[in-house]
Amino acid sequence: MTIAEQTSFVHQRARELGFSLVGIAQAVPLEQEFLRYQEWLAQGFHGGEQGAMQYMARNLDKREDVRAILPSAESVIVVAQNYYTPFSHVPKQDEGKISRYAWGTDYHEVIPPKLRTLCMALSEIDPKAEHKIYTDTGAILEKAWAVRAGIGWQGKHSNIIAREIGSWFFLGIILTSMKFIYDTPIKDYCVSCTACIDAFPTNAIVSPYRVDATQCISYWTIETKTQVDIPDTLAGAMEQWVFGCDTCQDVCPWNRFQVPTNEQAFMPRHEETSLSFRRIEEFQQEEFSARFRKSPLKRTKLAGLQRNARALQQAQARNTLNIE
Ligand code: B12
Ligand code: SF4
Repeated sequence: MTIAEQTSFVHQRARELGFSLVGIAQAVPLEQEFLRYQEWLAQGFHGGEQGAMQYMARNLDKREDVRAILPSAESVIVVAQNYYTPFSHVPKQDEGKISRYAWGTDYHEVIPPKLRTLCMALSEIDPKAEHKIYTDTGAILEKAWAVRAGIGWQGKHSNIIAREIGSWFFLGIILTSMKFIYDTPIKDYCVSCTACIDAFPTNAIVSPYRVDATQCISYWTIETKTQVDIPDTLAGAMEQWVFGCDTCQDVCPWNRFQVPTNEQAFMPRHEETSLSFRRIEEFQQEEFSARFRKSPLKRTKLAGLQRNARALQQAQARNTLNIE
């Protein structure tokens, strides 16, 4: 096969596996992206050494250059897995909203088998080729690679947006020793819009494209340890989010171009997009484990979900007292 034929083969196989978009970038060191990443760390936006994401400050050599992971890497294949399902949040006052990405099966369960299948197809073309797969599973700046591979542009809320499907998609990565024809970045279509910055309930977007994770609802409701209390100021601005947060993407005009996913695994379990605080409090461990098996919600554990629900309820109570 010629390099051009190999390239169209990857595109075709990725589409057959249900990925909406695929792009390929050359595996060279990241430059400006890595400098900006270091600035982000230096500002403590990952939560610093005592925070829940200290791991972000490790393996910097790999984040800068994927060849520190796979020395033979020539290319970075990036795929977008749409997870949009045609449901919405209609929470009652005594319910907490679950973010869209967590309604169905965990993407860490869904994407890797497809990436492995794609790697097997590549190995049929070149049996000596080496590959490594990732989907939020290693020290790789996935969004930077998605931009380089032309999947979309980085929105001011820092998620990647594609003109074709908006931003409700996960990223998957294959590092490979094979060579392809490379894609190029597309232009930034945020232009003068600031809808996500204006809507962000906790001012986590400190300036366009820069998110301070320690002010992000997603960080507090998913990443922090159960025994850490959510600060009152944050809990008061959490707008009923009990697990993750979609506010910045809900308001984005590019998400009017969303297309329902063909992946059944992302359909909301029990058609649930919110959970009542009472239900969360009453869950027994065994029931929680069975109900949320292979769901992103298992990350926060039952105690974490209960901590989030209590913080929201206490914030509601404080608001009521302030009004009266
Ligand atoms: C850490 C992390 C988080 C943290 C920090 C978020 C963040 N913005 O970094 C927390 C827990 C808060 C989080 C939340 C979410 N996450 Co997350 N997260 C990650 C993870 C593991 C690393 C991201 C990272 O490296 N951040 C570090 C910062 C520095 O990176 P950055 O934001 O891209 O920063 C760049 C910009 O600031 C840019 N920049 C700076 N100045 C300027 C100026 C200009 C002009 C420009 C253009 C750029 C620019 O330079 C920086 C470096 O490149 C990735 C998986 C991975 N390995 O990549 C998933 C990932 C980013 N998360 C993902 C998702 C889905 C989410 C949530 C939507 C989940 C939810 N519903 O709650 C939210 C979105 C919140 C948000 N607005 O960011 C997806 C995003 C998919 C997409 N379409 O983009 C990823 C890629 C996982 C995956 N494989 O699909 N996440
Ligand atoms: S809401 Fe507006 S500024 Fe924010 S990411 Fe979407 S288009 Fe860009």
